[in-house]
Amino acid sequence: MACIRFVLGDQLTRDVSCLRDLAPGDVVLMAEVHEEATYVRHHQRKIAFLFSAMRHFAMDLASEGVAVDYVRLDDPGNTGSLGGELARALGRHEVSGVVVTEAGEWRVRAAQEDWGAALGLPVQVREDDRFLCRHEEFARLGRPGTPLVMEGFYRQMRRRTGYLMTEEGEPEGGRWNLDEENRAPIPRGVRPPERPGFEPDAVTKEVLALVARRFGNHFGRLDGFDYPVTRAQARAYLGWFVRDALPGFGAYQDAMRQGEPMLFHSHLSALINCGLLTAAECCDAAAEAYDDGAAPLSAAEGFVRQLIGWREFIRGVYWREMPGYGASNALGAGRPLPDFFWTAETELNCLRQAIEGTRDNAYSHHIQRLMVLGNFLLLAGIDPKAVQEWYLIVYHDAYEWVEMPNVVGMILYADGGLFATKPYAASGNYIHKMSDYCAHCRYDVRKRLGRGACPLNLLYWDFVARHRERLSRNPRARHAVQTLDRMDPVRVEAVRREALAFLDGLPVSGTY
Ligand code: FAD
Ligand code: DLZ
Ligand code: SF4
Repeated sequence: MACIRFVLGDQLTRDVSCLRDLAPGDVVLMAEVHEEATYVRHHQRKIAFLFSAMRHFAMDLASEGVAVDYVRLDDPGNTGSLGGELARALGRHEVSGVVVTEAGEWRVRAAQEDWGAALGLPVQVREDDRFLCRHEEFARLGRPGTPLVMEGFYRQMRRRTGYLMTEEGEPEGGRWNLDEENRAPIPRGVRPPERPGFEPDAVTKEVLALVARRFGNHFGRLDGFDYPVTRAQARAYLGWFVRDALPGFGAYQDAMRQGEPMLFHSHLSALINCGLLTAAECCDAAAEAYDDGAAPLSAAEGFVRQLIGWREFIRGVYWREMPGYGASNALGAGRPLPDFFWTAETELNCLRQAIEGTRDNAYSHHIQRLMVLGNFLLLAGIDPKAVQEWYLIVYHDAYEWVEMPNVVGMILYADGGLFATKPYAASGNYIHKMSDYCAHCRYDVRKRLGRGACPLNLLYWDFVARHRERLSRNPRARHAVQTLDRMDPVRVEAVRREALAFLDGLPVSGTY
């Protein structure tokens, strides 16, 4: 007998496991629900992007002749939850069971397990094989809580997928990882390529109006929305990236520039995470560009590494360490999130640049997330729970499976170093080296103390002093403690006093 195939908003792939054996009589259910848009108060642009992508995906299925039952947010009777909408749909369709693909977040995955018992019919939960590394394969790397190294995992993935491998089974160019070639600042004359935009069609316009009406008080802006929302647009965007941006992506992956939120980055994460593109087809395209001589190895390898290395690794960490991982707080951080993370009203230009871009685009690139925002949040000792919530809200590619390990493990060292070999703490000097932000800032990046000193310099030395014991036990971080110990103790005390005064002076209303 027929069944319901319940497709979630981040499973918009024709080949997703729950649709693979779609048969005549089956119904594909999709539902816009209040709970998913508000369990954290997502950025307006994220909700608009996803609802529009969901509606277009449903239309594509329908145009294939598939029976689609699509529940809109404003439909009368919408219960506001995924479980509630599944229950309601069972009243509309005579079926013998439900097929779903496992959800990407623990919260929803656990609910899927309960649906069968609650609804009194079989609910088959299938593995999400859009990911290239299966749960059982990752589990073989070690039990929960045991340290992991991304590089070993990445090499294993390169061998298995064959991306950028020679026929002899060696990495192209003789080296596995060309990270060192991905760290150049952008010379003044180099211009990032112009990005294509996609004029909102009638469907997207309707969604934009809905989001403005229902979620207009959430963080972020909707104006100028021009993101790809269909599979065809996503394919076109990938084609543009590989042709126009990938060649520069290699060298300038870690660079930042005033007023340039995307530079040579792909801006593909949201499209991949919601299913409009697969990670595999993005890697295929980059590897092909290298084979054709259209992109250098440092670019293709850098891009493939992020996808089959970091992305898969991060997802593996999430599922291996859940459900307790989100509560990690190895450094005992507990300060509330400063208000400027919501308002962008700060005189630290590097942070203002990153937060304004986040507000306007629901996006910032990796180095802004890691070394500007993340570094500040680490140095300032902000509560990991508040940081997780902020990152989950503000980015249109954010889902807990990818946000949480990046926050807990990568930026905050809150898991005590499960996969980061040391806390990624840096003074203002790093930002000065990799961007032109300091030239536009009221603070002086060369100053470590006193009027006009870069706050990141104060916070950095305060962080090293606060965690001196832990850092001195870590061979990769010990040098910072040794430098601190060579500094005049009176000066160190003064730095710490100023750091504290700076942090205590940051408005925190906690009302967002
Ligand atoms: P590019 O720079 O063009 O990279 C190519 C692709 O590699 C990305 O599209 C993405 O799919 C993948 N990728 C790169 N780095 C990572 C990584 N560390 N983890 C997982 N995938 C990676 N990415 C998300 O997709 N969702 C998140 O919620 C998210 N939260 C983050 C939070 C923090 C604190 C940090 C440091 C990183 C986070 N990332 C997240 C990873 C990364 O910053 C984004 O994937 C990237 O900035 C997206 O932009 P892009 O598509 O232009 O990426
Ligand atoms: C993020 C999101 C939002 C905002 N809205 C919906 C929705 O209305 N319906 C839906 O099926 N999915 C939505 N999503 C994506 C889900 O939150 C996502 O599927 C879960 O977090 C599991 O990864
Ligand atoms: Fe950021 Fe300091 Fe540079 Fe200002 S001077 S942009 S605060 S690193």
